[in-house]
Amino acid sequence: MNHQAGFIAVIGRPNVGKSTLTNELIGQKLSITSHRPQTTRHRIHAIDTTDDYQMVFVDTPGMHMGNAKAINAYMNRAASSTINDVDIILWLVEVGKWTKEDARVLGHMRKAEVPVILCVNKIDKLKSNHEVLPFLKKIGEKYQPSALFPLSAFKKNDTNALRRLILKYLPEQENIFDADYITDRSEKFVVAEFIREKLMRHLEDELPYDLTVEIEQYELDGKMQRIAARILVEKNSQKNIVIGKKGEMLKLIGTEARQSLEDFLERKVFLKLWVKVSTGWSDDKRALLSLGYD
Ligand SMILES: Nc1nc2c(ncn2[C@@H]2O[C@H](COP(=O)(O)OP(=O)(O)OP(=O)(O)O)[C@@H](O)[C@H]2O)c(=O)[nH]1
Ligand SMILES: [Mg+2]
Repeated sequence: MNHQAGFIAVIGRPNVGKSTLTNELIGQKLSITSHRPQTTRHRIHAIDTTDDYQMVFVDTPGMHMGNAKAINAYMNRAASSTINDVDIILWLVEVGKWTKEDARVLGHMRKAEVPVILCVNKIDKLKSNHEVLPFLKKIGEKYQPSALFPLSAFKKNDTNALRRLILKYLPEQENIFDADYITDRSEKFVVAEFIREKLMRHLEDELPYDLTVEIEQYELDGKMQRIAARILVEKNSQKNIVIGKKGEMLKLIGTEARQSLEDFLERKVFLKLWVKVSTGWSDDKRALLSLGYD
């Protein structure tokens, strides 16, 4: 077999485990994850290169019903436009759960012109593996993918087997990106995302949904990375939630974000966070553009 390389889209409704699986497949944390739907907002490439192949995974925002806000339209477009630009699609669903949003994704899959591997994720939640069979049957009645693959994104054996399956469909060609590339996004982008991940994870149900992170300062000071980031929220009440009682929430988020940034950047990090109210940013296309949403 000659060298193989290609783009592999990771598609599905929110919260099915697309970013978790992407990180597991490349063996590195790059794309942020949380138990909350709509964690991923931007398409991101996560690249795994070996001597034999280069897999360029395209993690996408979950496709959802959404409302009229500009950011929802942006997220759905980021996902649906990816479908036509790749060599393989991994379509993720969650075992035992079929929602209106999955049906919406199905509509897109019916139009796909490349191999679709339908991944039935989170099977570790089942008491026994054969409980997956009725679900596979139900899905099989709706759609015939190129391959049907039940897995748990948390299990190494499963992700290794999925990688081998992907190789059956990956085109023979030279690398698309330099072998040492891991993403198409800037370091600064990933840093802002890692901070947003901690916010998503800690703010639970009172999460100020429309929150974003802007990097204001990003400087190398000797061996230390100095980062100042501004958290934009919509309302004063949300600002209070993010800061928490006596500033405890913001402090906790800062500590955890700094630790994960030090792992990612492999250097010491000095992180300063502050919160600003910026009304209407998520619904204003111009504000989206100024924050780097294209
Ligand atoms: N039990 C179990 N949980 C999983 C598995 N894969 C992912 N999860 C969890 O599911 C939740 C959502 O995971 P994400 O990877 O953020 O999901 P996503 O599809 O990228 O979500 P969006 O970016 O919001 O569209 C997280 O709490 C994960 O830990 C799995 O195989 N088994
Ligand atoms: Mg995601």
